[in-house]
This record gives sequence, structure tokens and C-alpha cells, in this order.
Amino acid sequence: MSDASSSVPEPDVSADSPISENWVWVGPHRPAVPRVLVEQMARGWRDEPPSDAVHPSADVARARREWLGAHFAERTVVVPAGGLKVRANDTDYRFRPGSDFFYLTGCDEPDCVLVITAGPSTNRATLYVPSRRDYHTHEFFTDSRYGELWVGARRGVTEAEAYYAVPTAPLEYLEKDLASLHGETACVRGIDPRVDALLEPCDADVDLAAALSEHRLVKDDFEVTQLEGAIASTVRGFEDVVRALPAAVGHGERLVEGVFNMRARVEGNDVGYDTIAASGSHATTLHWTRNDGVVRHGDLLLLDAGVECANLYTADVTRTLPVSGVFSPAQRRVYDLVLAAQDAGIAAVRPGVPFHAAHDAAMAVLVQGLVDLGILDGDPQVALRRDRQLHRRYTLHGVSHMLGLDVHDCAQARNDVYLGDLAEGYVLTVEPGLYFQPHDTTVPEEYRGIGVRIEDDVLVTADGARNLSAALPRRADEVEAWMASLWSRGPLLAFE
Ligand SMILES: [Mn+2]
Repeated sequence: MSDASSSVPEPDVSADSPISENWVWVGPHRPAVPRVLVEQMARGWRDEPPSDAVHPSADVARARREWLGAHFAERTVVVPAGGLKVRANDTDYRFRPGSDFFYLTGCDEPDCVLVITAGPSTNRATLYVPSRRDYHTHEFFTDSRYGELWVGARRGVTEAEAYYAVPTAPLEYLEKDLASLHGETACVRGIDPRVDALLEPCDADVDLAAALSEHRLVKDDFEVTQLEGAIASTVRGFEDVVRALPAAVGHGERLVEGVFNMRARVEGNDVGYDTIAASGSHATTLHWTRNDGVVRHGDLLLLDAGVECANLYTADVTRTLPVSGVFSPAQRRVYDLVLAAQDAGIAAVRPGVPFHAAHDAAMAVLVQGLVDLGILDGDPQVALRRDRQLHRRYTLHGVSHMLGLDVHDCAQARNDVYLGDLAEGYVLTVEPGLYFQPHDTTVPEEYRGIGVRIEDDVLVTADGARNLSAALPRRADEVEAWMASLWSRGPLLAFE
């Protein structure tokens, strides 16, 4: 080993063998690291004692793995978490695991892969976990993407086994283990391209995705509790936005988005989808997430937002609020019509009715209302015929989707199952809207530029339904009174 007085020439990193006795090569465009530094960085660290904590969903995740193993007893099932995704150059998006993987493990570490081998026993699951880049490796301090000095400690093979209560193996064994399997596999595709490349696509991949989506339709008690928590945080986020609305006048829709998203990050994991903060005629653009408009007195603010809780279940709630605190007569006519449609939709939700029952009930109310407002001509029954549907110029979208780990949950379920009869434990949104585009000459001028949507999250119970987001007022008078009462508590923030 050289002493401090005689430095060793740095190697040519373009050479075939850049690792030398005195230097460790750590990547392109990066200076080689002196081996003495690598060795010194590997010494002198105190190990944390092992934790005996277990993930809160470990038991339900095990039950789900056992169900999946029994459902696919003849096949090996492969479900990846997915990896880091580049946002720009050397920065990544915040990691969120694939929902099916998370549902089966509770694990939120990147690059992990769950494998359930074929066979009759109930305990065939292995979680493949990347080895830690702790102080035993030079990546500890040289790898800004995975090194623990850069990104914090991750659970490795040993820690993950204890915390997620599932047998684990090093990720580097995955390829060899999959290659040595006999019989057929089924893989959740499109989540991790490295895993996709290891396995030939087959019909069973589609069956696996459908089976997982269909199993996720019925929420167990743990999941309902998670959704209730996400919705409670969302209610607080809406209250924050109302209290910050005076500051949004002058600072625009981004302030609304920022205030809601602050609640999501403080109480949950994140927002479950990009917040729609649409003021004035932006409310008529369904996925208005640019949120770069102004907020004016006299506007309606359509806020469609949901907190995703720490266990990754998301709320999905919309309220349409008068920025000044009081609806104008024209705004209120549209609002009350959407509210009546939503009431009819929620009332239609119960076990044993088709998925589209809420949609049909809401559309019957909206179409009658559009006729009454003079916007649609003729007989509502004719307008609703499958070969007519002209109301859709103003209603634009379906009234419901499933809700859970994904905001549009269970999307891979087979059509006849998703659109089949509702059952106890399903959670779906009921969210009718009316959207009068600002330049639509088929609409009376007083309604142009008004967009209203009211959205709640509804649990199908044994004999009906429970509105999980009922804590947020919906009726126009109650919305006005709620806003006034929040404003009496003073502003949420003074924003310069
Ligand atoms: Mn929705």
C-alpha cells in the first residue's frame, strides 16, 4: 500500500481492465476511487440490532399468496415490484411498487420479485430481494441510485424475510431459479422489463392478471380500514384547500394543488393520481392536471383529488366549490342537477345489481334535467336509447369505477366480471358530472364554461351501500355553510 507522499497514477478508465490493484472503477464519467478509500469506508460502522417489527399487512398478504398458490397450483407465478424509472438523466421518479406485487407482499422495495412455485403445499412463495448496498460494498458510497449512504438503508434479503414474513432469496438467483423450473409459468407483465425478458409470454399471463384483479374486487376489513384512512386524510385535504382558497385567488390553481398535495405527503404516501384543480371553464376539461390557470371570484373550482395512504390505498373524491363561497343561480341549477343524479346513482348501489346500475340511474336524472334546461330536445327515453346518446356531449364519462390500490382498480378483470353484479365488499366511485364547454353554442350562454362533478367513494355492504366520503358536504347549502365555517377559523396559510 502506498503512503501519502507517493501518489499512484490514476488509471485510464477507457482501458479494458480498469480495475487495478490501487483503484476501483465505479462507472463512466466517474473518477476511479482509490482502493484505500474503499477499504477505509468499509470499516468502522456499528451494525444496527435486527428489528422484530412485522409489516401490518403481513397476515393478509400471506392469505392472499395462499389463495393465489391454490388458484394456480399447476403453474409457477411470477409477480414483480418493478424498478426505478428515470425522470431525467440521473434522477428517478419516487418509487411505488406494482399494485399486484404490493397486494401480495406489503413490500415497497424496488426490484423485488415474488415467485410462487407450482405444487400442492400452501407455503411455496419466495420473495427475491436485491442485496443491500451497505458498507460491505463500494456502492455504499459510490452509487447515488442504490447506495445506502445516498438513499438510506433498504431491507435486504435477511431484513425483508423478517419484516414481510415471507421466505426470501437473493435477487441474483432469480434467473437461474426460473430457468431450472419445470412446468409452465404465469407472469404479471409490463411492470419490470428485466423480468418480462426472462419468461416467454403465454395465455396464462392474462389469466393471472385477471385473477388478481378479480380477487382485488372484494375488499377485506384491512383494506376498508385503509380506504377509510385515505378518505379521512382526503377530507382534511379538501378542508385545507377551502381555507387556502382566498390565497389561491391571485396565485392560481397551483396553490390549490400544492395545498392538497401537502396533506397527501404529510399523512399518506402521496396523492393517488395527479390532482385536478380546475377553476372556471377548466372544469370542463376532464383531466385538467396542468393546473396553471387563475382562480377568480365567481368561478367554480372543481377539485378531484385523493390521498394515497401509507399502505397505498387511494381515495378519489371530487367536489365543485364556489370560490366566493356562494353559488350563482346558474351554477346552482347545474350543481343541483348533478347532485340529484349522484343521489340517484348512490341509491342504486347494492349487492346483486349490475355495475352500470348507478350509471343508468344518474343518466336518467341528467337527461331529464338537460331536457328541462332546454339543452336537449325531445323525450328523455328516446335520448337515452343506445343508438342516440346525444347527452354524452355534456356528461362525457361513465359514473363509476372500482377503487382500491389503484384509482381505477381491478382494471384487468374480465369484462363480464367487472361489469357484472356488484357484491358485498366492492368499493366504487359514483361521480356524475355536467360539462358545458365555453364555446359550445348548443348551450345557453349563462351555462357556458360551467363544469360540475361530484364524486364519492361507496362501499357495497350486505344490504346496500355506505358512502365512505360522506364527511364532505355535498348539498349546495351545506357546502356554502361548510366553507363559511372553515373561513371563520382563519386562513390556512399566508402566501406571499
Ligand atoms: Mn374517479
